[in-house]
Amino acid sequence: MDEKKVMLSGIQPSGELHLGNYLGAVRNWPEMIEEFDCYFFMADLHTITVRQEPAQLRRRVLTQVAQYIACGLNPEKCTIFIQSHVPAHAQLGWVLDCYTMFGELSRMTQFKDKSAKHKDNINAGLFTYPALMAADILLYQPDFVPVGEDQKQHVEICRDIAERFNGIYGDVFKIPAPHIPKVGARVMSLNDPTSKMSKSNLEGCVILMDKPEEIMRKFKRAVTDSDTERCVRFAPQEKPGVSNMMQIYASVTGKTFEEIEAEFEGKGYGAFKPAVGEAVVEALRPIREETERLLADKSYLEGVYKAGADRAEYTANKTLRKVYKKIGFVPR
Ligand code: ATP
Ligand code: LTN
Repeated sequence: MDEKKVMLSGIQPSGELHLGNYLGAVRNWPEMIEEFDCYFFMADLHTITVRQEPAQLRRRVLTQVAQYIACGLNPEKCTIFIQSHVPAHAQLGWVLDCYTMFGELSRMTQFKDKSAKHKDNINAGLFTYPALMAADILLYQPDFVPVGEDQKQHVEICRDIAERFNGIYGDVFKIPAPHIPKVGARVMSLNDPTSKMSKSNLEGCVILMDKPEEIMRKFKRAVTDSDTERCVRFAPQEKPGVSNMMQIYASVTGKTFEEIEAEFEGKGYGAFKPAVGEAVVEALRPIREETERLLADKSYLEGVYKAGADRAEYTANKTLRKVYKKIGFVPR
């Protein structure tokens, strides 16, 4: 029998999960657990490249574990874990630091962006982040890594590092491929539809834990377009605000753009915006309620991430042992 293909992905618990993370990433994961051997983790080691408040970091990691499960990741069928629970990440991260070049790290766009944003804290971890991310990936020998467009460069440097290592020591690492979701999975900000929905602009961002009133308020205040036509029509160039909301409405209801245009024909934006808001409220309600229920059940959550760490560690240590041996470290 063929072995199942392996996939792995992680999100940094640097903020609350939002509708963009959900529609662009997490929502696509549950169908994969049927077909692949999947690993999903909270990238907490990465999160401290930017200063965090300790109590808030702890709460966000636990909330993210609960949200992964509430979004449909059945912990019996996939491995959910917290990165810092598996020391092999940091251990292989160090090794890969020594096979990653200063020049290639200097070219990373995320480093350039984040060091411009946090001028007072351009730390070495922020710089070597891609080597740690390569370790996250290579420990599990995955066939592919589902990430958004913004993370593609990091998966590419991971491939370069793996190829360099394999070139010296033989076939140690499987070379993973990035897996970018179809277009349309890029959710734009509600109050600035030319930039992506992001936790750094909360007014235009729907948080998965937002209460229904809050979601409705954000949609009612969403920017529509200054065209004179005032009708609901899909035209991303001329009408970015309306088109973004149509994409959101289509993704949560499964309706086509033609169906949506017909539904709001002659009704204008006044009816459209609250309708999208209500559809989002209904789509997120079960996730929010389930997350709250799970967060109240600390022992269940603990059981999930402990079992996940045990499973992850088993696989990760196998790869780490192989790497140490190839390098020439004396076995303990
Ligand atoms: P920030 O809000 O600070 O820009 P982020 O929300 O992009 O960060 P990440 O941890 O970088 O958070 O992203 C986690 C996953 O969610 C990635 O796979 C990313 O591609 C995806 N993602 C993030 N924002 C969006 C969006 N607006 N639309 C679609 N996918 C998104
Ligand atoms: N860099 C990613 C989070 C991340 C990741 C990974 C994603 C860390 N390690 C390994 C996939 C595979 C982010 O910022 N979204």
